[in-house]
Amino acid sequence: MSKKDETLRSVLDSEEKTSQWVTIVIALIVGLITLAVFLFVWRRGRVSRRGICLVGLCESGKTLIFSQLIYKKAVESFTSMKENVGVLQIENKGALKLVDVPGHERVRQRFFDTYKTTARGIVFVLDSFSLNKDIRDVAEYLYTILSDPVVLSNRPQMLILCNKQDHALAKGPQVIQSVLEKEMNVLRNTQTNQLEAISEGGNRKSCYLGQEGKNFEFADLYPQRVEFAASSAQTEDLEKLKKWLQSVA
Ligand SMILES: Nc1nc2c(ncn2[C@@H]2O[C@H](COP(=O)(O)OP(=O)(O)OP(=O)(O)O)[C@@H](O)[C@H]2O)c(=O)[nH]1
Ligand SMILES: [Mg+2]
Repeated sequence: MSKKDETLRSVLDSEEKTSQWVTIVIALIVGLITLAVFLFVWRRGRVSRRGICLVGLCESGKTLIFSQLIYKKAVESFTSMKENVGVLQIENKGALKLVDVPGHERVRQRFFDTYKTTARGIVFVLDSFSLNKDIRDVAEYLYTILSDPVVLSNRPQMLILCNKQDHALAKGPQVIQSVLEKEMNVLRNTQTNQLEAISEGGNRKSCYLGQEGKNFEFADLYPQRVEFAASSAQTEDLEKLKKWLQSVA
């Protein structure tokens, strides 16, 4: 090979290397821009979700809790057939939109569907006295909420609020957690009762909550956080709920 050819070859090699570097740098810039856009959209979604949904069976105490928090007093309530919405100012954290979702079976899904996309947190209220009698209904409703596609994707923080602790025979949150875990386990394992999540497109797909091969535990829903706390809306003991709201806001 002549000297001229060698020079030409080395010029071509260095041009090829430069173009490879340019491609790598462009790919890196495109990757970084995509990541920045993704983080921006994700953060905006999280920040704009300021709703707290109060859900649970009828008579569990949602409307009394709502009025204690929003109006600072008890208001007489009847079985709700529509939602109550109020603004809750959280110290140093801004405002949360509190939504009391009626517990009536015929309307609760419709109202939950309306507010679930903006939910930053969900408070599942239950009656700690009548739990034995209502355990199946409570577990089914809770399973439906936890396996909701929007909840599975947004993972709003969840508090299971064991209300009516003023009742002498009310169960405490720890006992309630273990009773609920047993019932959720039965629900999950019973083929006929296996609940299905309805995907956004309306197709039904089965949803298995927790870890396969072991009994159901709320801890296995991680990164979905599920906490338990006690309250009595009747005696205005909502301290644990207020602390949780402060941490979620
Ligand atoms: N003893 C006791 N009673 C309570 C407590 N919280 C609510 N109640 C009573 O339970 C009944 C039902 O309370 P609501 O707040 O209307 O129940 P809800 O969950 O809104 O029920 P729906 O609107 O039907 O979904 C009312 O008579 C309340 O006064 C509590 O902590 N202790
Ligand atoms: Mg109500």
